[in-house]
Amino acid sequence: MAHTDVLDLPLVLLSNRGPVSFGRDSAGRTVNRGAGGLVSALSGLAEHLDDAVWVCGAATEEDAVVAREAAGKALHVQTLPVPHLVDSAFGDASADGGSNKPADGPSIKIRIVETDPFAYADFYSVWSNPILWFIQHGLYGRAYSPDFTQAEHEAFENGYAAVNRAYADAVADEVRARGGKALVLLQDYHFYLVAEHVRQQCPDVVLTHFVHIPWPGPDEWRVLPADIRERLLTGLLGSDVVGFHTRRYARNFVLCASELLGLPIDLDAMTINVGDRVVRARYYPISVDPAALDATLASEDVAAHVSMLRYIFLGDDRQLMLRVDRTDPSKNVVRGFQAFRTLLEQHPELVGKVSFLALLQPSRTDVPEYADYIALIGGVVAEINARFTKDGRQPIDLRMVEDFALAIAAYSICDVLVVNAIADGMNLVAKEVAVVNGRGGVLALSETAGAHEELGEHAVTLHPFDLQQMADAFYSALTMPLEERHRRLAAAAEQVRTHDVARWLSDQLADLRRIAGFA
Ligand code: GDG
Repeated sequence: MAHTDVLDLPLVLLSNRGPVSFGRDSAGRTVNRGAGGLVSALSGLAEHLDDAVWVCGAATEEDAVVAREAAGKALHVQTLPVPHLVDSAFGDASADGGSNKPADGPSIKIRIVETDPFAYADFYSVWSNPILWFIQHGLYGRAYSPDFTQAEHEAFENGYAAVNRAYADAVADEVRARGGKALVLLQDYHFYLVAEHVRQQCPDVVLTHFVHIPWPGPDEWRVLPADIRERLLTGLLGSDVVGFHTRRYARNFVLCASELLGLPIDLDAMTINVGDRVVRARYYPISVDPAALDATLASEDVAAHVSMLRYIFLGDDRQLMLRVDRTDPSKNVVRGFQAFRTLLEQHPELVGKVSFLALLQPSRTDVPEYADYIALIGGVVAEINARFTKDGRQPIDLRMVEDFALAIAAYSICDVLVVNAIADGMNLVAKEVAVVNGRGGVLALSETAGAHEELGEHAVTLHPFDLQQMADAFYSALTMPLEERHRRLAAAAEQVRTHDVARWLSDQLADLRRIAGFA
């Protein structure tokens, strides 16, 4: 078949967590679709194209069983459709003919890669989290950095590098099975070495690597041993495009190529010369799927949560502050509560009037830094609640839950959403609140979250380390005239609705179309 568009090419996707994961109940094997805009957007694309495969890791024990049964082959899985995304992002540019999909509904082809558990532990719990995640979120500095002993070096070779090779081999295998030319979309910080391996095996691929977390400047990367940071950068430069959420991250990447690898760059054009190839750094702010959020908001489950939350937190001029995050040190939960404590100390009239609901999802608890962080959060919450409880009402309601419907319900009725991350690639929670809030909710948004570039002018800006500034910003959000609150929220919602996740993907495809010579 002639390739007249980049979407005529076969598609190979790679991410650590796949679009579906398998479980078991009394009736047998279950299939669960992953949550979130990224999975919906990329699943929509993969389901829409006939010759697409998604390479991913085993997230559950049952995934590993499925991977063993499949013995290195890809398999089709029935999924739920996401038609509005398909229509808006991909138009009718799909390939046709030659489909081997089951006839009775949408399906996605996945290939689960199972790796040695020790190698995976070094890959995931030593190198990806915390080392790379911490460096890229500014959680390590020169004074507080990991020691790179022989153990860390070995964990890099036997873990990060070995697992990257295994995934790259699976991707290359799928590309070769499709004639050696494919559109390859790699996701995130787990796979910085994959692009180079794939290009070595399949030089004709069109390849984008999207980095979902911040990319700091060259000096921050100097915390890493020189040979390792050079290998990570060189690995990524196997891509045609390295994508980021913001211009700042993309620019930092180009500067790293110049300063840490000595490669020729053009900072205005955001290009890097690698031999006879040109690698482009680009930015595509990820976003949410507003139609899916609207549908969730309209569900009975959410309505029941809304009634309960209103009953507990609102009425009688009371106000609700909210945060929704994984328990990740980058989210800066402890300082957020410390600033809230300052607010209550300096404005005692708010005690008993303002509640702070924190919906925190326990995350990466097998990594010691993350487990310790949960204990720190518990300590500061207990101290504030002991000091400021009034009329039986505790100021902070901390819930360690995984409950997306509850999160949406809380988004819809909060007065202030707090995002005070030390660094955050984008932060989708802020965009979700902008879409579903119906109460003139004010976004209190860290200046270092990627979302601040698009939504900052409609938000109250937070400085993640300045506790007094944060307390003042909370106060101004809580006391802002209602009319101004609604005006700002409407502007933020408009920005998100016109820059949704379908656009995130279609902008990337439009660039690839040009780069690959289809436009
Ligand atoms: C990384 C980057 C970047 C909330 N409660 C539950 C739940 N959520 C959803 C939220 C939101 C998502 O989880 C969290 O996304 P964020 O973007 O806020 O943060 P990260 O998880 O750190 O994501 C980030 C993102 O990748 C995309 O590129 O924006 O900067 O760090 O959608 O609504 N999901 C489930 N249960 C809950 O209880 N399943």
